Amino acid sequence: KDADVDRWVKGTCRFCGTGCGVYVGVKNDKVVAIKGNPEAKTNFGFLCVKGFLAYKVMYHPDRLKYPMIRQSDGKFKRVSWDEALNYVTEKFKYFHQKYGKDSVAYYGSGQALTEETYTFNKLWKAGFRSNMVEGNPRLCMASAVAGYITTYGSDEPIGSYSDIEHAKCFFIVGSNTSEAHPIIFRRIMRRKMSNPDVKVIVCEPRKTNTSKIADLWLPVDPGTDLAVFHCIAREIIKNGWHDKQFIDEHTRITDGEKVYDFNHYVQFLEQFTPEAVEKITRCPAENIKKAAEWFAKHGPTMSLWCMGLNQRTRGVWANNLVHNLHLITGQIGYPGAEPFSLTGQPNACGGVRETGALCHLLPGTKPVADPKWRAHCEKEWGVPEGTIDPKPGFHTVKMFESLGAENDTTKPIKAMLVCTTNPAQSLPNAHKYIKNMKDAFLVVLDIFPTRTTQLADVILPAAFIYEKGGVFGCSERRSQHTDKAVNPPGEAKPDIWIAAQIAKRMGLEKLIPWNMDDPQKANALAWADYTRVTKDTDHSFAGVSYDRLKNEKAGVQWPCPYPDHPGTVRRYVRGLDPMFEHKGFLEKFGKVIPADKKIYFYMDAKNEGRANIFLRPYKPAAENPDQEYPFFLTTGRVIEHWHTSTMTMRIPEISRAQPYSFVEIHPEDAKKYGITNGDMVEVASRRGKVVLPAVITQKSLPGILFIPMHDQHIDRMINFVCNDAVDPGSFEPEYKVAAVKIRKV
Ligand code: MGD
Ligand code: SF4
Repeated sequence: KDADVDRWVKGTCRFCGTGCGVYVGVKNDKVVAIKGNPEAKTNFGFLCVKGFLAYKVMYHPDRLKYPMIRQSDGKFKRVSWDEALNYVTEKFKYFHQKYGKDSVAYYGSGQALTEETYTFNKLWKAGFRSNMVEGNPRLCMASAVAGYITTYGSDEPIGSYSDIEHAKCFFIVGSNTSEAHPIIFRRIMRRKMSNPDVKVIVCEPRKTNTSKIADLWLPVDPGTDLAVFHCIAREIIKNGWHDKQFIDEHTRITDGEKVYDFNHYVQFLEQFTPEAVEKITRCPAENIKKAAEWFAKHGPTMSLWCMGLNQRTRGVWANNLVHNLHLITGQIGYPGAEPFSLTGQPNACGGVRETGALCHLLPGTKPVADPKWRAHCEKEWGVPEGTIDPKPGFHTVKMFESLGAENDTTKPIKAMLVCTTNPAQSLPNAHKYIKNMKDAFLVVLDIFPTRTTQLADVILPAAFIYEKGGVFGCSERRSQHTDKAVNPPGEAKPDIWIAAQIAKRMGLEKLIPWNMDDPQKANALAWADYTRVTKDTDHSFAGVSYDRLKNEKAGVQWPCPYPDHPGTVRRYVRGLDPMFEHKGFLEKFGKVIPADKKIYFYMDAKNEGRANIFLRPYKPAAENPDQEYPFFLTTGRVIEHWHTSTMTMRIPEISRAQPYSFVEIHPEDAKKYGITNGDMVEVASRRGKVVLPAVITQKSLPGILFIPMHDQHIDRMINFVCNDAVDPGSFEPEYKVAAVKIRKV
């Protein structure tokens, strides 16, 4: 109640990519409550259990409060900030000098603030001259990024959440929206309840809670849905439901190398008959036909997808094929017609994708390989020409593979700084990478002890979001500002301060001059720097000063290139996308948008503003069931927990509701193995095993097991089992498919 708090401070939820607006209630300088912000355009005041209880994380007795250095006896000793930072910088300098600029890596997070990630990225790429910069968005969104860029020429969605209120058909694929993005699911549900004519199609291996509102379920074996997407396209074209004019004017048909005519595409699709695809996927032919009809004829259609598509060795192709369906039906660029990728983390978009904090990117999601963009960033950052390495660094899995002991000549990366992420638990095939982290010089910034801090040489205690404030950018290109509500506990510090202090000690104070104690001043300087560098990109926030962002009740959607611009609800459409008339953008990126073009995608010049319809062959997952490992395993989230549950497991209400992981088994399989509800079951792959209680359920098809990803217990950590094979286009690992065997224990 308002009477129970001294003040309400505006902010955003720090968990999923929905980006719910919150008010943080403070009493006696302590956060005592969180409520939804009714003016936020993401959630209109509603919150799920995680957002509502997030403040309880802040006062858990396990909070890290002091810097610590591991001693020769293996134990940690509390030290001063000066001692810790001097030690870290001396070690980084030593490795740099002895093993070269790429021997020290940064591994960040889609949960760090935009200002923090921008600062670390700048420090590494312009200061250390190294592209060894990665982050956990590689594990969740990299396939979606590559899908958007290869299809339309630019990352992130075209429309907005508000398309939900206009769509008449939802194609939800590889997303358990009800648990992973509960407030978005609420909007979809309300849309369906307010208009019974709205159709919901769900395509995925499990009949999740999301499927409870579905009119049609397309069950598929993990990793096989590429065939279903092609089959839907085939049905649409066969029945003449495609939009020939849109295809002719706005698309190009390609396999990534050559360009083909429409007939070639039709012939290519011939192999994907409903009956053939049923055999590959176990999805009933009739369901696919119905889905094709609704997708094309019951629109506007909004597709929503998440990790089920992305975390695959063919994640980029799966993304491309969903975009294909929108392009062949012209369901794009108007309210409700939208291919929308849901983002897993609260700031994977704003913090990592937009600031370009991956090994192959620079701010504005532009490639390091682009000489013009490198020259632009070097000029803006005031560093000599040639400072930025044109060669991408290593992607996440390769980075952790290449990490190791100083005397190990096979491991070129000797040290790593890990910020706001827990890779010792979240990387697939974790045994392999835990060893490497243990051997290397590891610095970890976190708010709690985790599986990763256990391996660290130095632990630096971080401030929680409401103890520092800053910017998060959510799935719909919207960035929102959180105000600082209270001070951090003990000597914990904002991550941006830690980054700037390391820069100062490395002699890079000129590059990162925001090393002051006040995080709000530091954040404002970092934001001004970032928005200046990216002002001419299609991601422009040049019109959004830090003061403006602070005062906006619901944040702003990019592009927003001018101070009087309200932000962009829909891109690539004349009259809605301000970049169509933005001289700097058009000149810098060589775009000529003819005056008669109403829709124009940001592809390179030879595409003439056309989006790509891709001919992608069918390929199954990297590992499929066989005689020895007869089950598919798929993994994901439950509504209560967040990722490695370092935070949510410390919220009493949540840990009571969902104290440990489990394995979902179909009744037919359970019967075969003599397993009943609650029996302990060993689930083993070629990489490792876990032991979990069984939940017998018809949610999945027989032969498919599901295990949540959250449990930290050493016997139940599912990433000992998961596969670290990566997509060759996005380098995202295949968490969603592994072959396993089971045994009652
Ligand atoms: P989190 O638990 O989100 O997991 O995996 P991680 O990023 O490794 O870790 C965030 C950490 O940040 C926590 O330890 C928390 O205590 C800390 N923290 C919170 N606030 C702050 C702060 O302000 N500063 C600092 N320095 N630290 C802070 C997520 C990863 O997991 C992702 S993104 C995906 S999509 C993958 N999904 C997935 C899956 O679907 N299945 C399986 N099996 N594994 C998966 N792993 C991946
Ligand atoms: Fe937070 Fe996501 Fe829940 Fe909203 S839906 S309150 S952003 S966890």
